[in-house]
Formats: sequence, C-alpha cells, structure tokens
Amino acid sequence: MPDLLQIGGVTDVMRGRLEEAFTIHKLADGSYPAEAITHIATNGHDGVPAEVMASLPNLKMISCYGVGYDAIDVSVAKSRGVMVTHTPNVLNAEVATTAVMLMMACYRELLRDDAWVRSGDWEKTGNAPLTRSVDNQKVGILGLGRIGQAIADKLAPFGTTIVYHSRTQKDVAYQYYDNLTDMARDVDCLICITPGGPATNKIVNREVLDALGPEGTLINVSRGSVVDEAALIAALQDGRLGWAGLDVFEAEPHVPEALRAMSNVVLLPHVGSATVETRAAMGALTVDNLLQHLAQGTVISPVPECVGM
Ligand code: A2R
Repeated sequence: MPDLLQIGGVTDVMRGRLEEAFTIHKLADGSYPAEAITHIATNGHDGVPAEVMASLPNLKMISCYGVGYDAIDVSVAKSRGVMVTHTPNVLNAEVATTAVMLMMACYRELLRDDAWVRSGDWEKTGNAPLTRSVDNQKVGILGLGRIGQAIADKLAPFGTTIVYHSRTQKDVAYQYYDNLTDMARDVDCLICITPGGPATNKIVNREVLDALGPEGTLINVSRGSVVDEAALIAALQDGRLGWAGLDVFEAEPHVPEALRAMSNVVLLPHVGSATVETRAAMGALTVDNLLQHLAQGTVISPVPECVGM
C-alpha cells in the first residue's frame, strides 16, 4: 500500500477509511520513511512545515482538512507538481453560525448576563443592564466568498443591511466598498471572513478599528493574522472600539491575557466549523480527495491555485 504522512489528528472514521488504502505514518511519532511518502493528510492549523515538504522527494498530493490552507506553501507544492486539496463549502453554514453566534453574544451580552444569574447578582442587585438589539444592523463583511455569503444569508431574517469589501466587486445586490476603512466607518458590525496569508495580514489595523468606533463590533472567524491583535487590544482598552467576538488569534492556542481579562470580548477556541456533523463532512471530503487521487489521479476540491493541474 502507498505511504501517507498524517500531520495532526484525524477522526476515527477518517483513520478507518485511510487504513484501507494507505500505510499511515504520523509526523508526531518523530520518524517516517521520507522516500516512500506520496500523500499527506493535514489540517488548516498544522499545514505542512517547509522542512517536512522538502524532505519528501516523491510527494504527490496534500489533502487539507479545512478550507483555509495558509499554513501550506502552495506555490512550492505547485512548483513540484504536488496537488493540494481543501474542504470548501461543507463548512459554510457552520462557520456562518459561529459568526452570527459571536455577534449575538456581543450585542446581547450573553456572557455577562449568564454570569449575572450564576453569581446571584440577579437576586442581590436586580435586573441586568439593558443590551443592544441585533435587529436592523448594518453589517460589513470583509471577504464576501462562500462563507461570507452564508453569513449574509443567516443575517437576513434580522433585517440586516449587508455591505462588503473584497479585492473585486461581486455580482450581488449588496453595496461594495473598495476601501475597508470607508466600510468600517459606515457599519455597526464588521465580520472578517477572508483567507489568511500575506495578502490579508493585519488588514484590520488601527485605522480600520478606529473607523468602526466605540459603538462598533468586530467579529473575526477568519484567521488571527487578519486583525492586528495589539491594535485591537489597545482599541478595546481605550474604548475606541466597543466589542469584539473572536474565534481566531495571532498565536493560537495562546490568547493574550489582556483579551482574556476584558468583559466586552467574547472568545472561542477556533471552533468555527467544530461540530460533529460538519467535521464529519470535512473529514469525508478530506479522505475522498485522497482516495480519488490514489484511484484515478484526480481530486474533488483542489485549492484554486491547483485547479487544472
Ligand atoms: O478579494 P476577492 O475578490 O478575491 O474576494 C475574496 C476575499 N479576499 C479578500 N478580500 C480583501 N482583501 C484580500 N486581500 C482578500 N483576499 C481574498 O475573501 C472572497 O470574497 C473571500 C474568500 O472567499 P472564498 O475563497 O470563497 O473562501 P471561503 O470558503 O469563504 O473561506 C474563507 C476563509 C478561509 O480561507 C479560512 O481562512 C476561513 O474562511 O475559515
């Protein structure tokens, strides 16, 4: 059987299917037969370390469990003729739910009010302070792609006005901004859902956060690298930005103490797609890509750079 290098974890179902077709070697075990490895199963967080890719002369394909693949150097892979696949679409609805959940938790002070009940404050001091309505907000989506559109769809019943920023204008009815700061100035809530990587590194900077302003809410379900985390902390501490709901961070799983200490922030441990149902679908597509590549030399969901390879 061909040899597969497993980077990071896989589910039991994935492992069961992979074991029928491959001899599996785990990077975590410390050694692997470099010459023999033809396929890699990895994920969006672990990606493929450059030295690992360089050590595999006969690598043919990398299958990534996740839609974001900024932890894989696709230009190097492509230059070597190595196909890279990912798992788009099957997680759109779940990540969109996470974005909407974070937005609602910020607006309706879910964590504060949960603590209000648990601490006994309700009995001791009376009703909790009022919160803000999620209804009829103007929401700017940074990156109106597959997931961005799913977020817009999920917000529609709330009477939301959607606007968006991306590099190119899309064929949609929402207002387009070619400048992110201008959009941030005009919206109540900014939701980040672009890919990570150099092109989007810290594009949500101090200027954008100040434009969003003291009544504004920032939601990030994309990559921690998209937001300047130090500028975000300073803006929240200074009251220049109102609220933040964050699923992703610059140096995961490390989350700065300053963020953890703030009550106007809702924090999640990068669980945008992390439900049993969606992870099963992502796992199935990750394995389907590997098995189809093995059987036919083709794949189901190549990353855009590898389409047509
Ligand atoms: O810029 P465009 O026209 O290529 O639109 C894409 C936008 N985008 C950007 N917007 C502003 N500045 C950039 N440098 C930039 N680069 C890309 O992000 C498009 O509207 C959107 C990405 O959409 P999709 O490719 O359909 O990705 P999907 O499946 O929605 O996932 C987005 C990301 C993943 O890469 C993971 O990092 C995360 O969500 O889970």
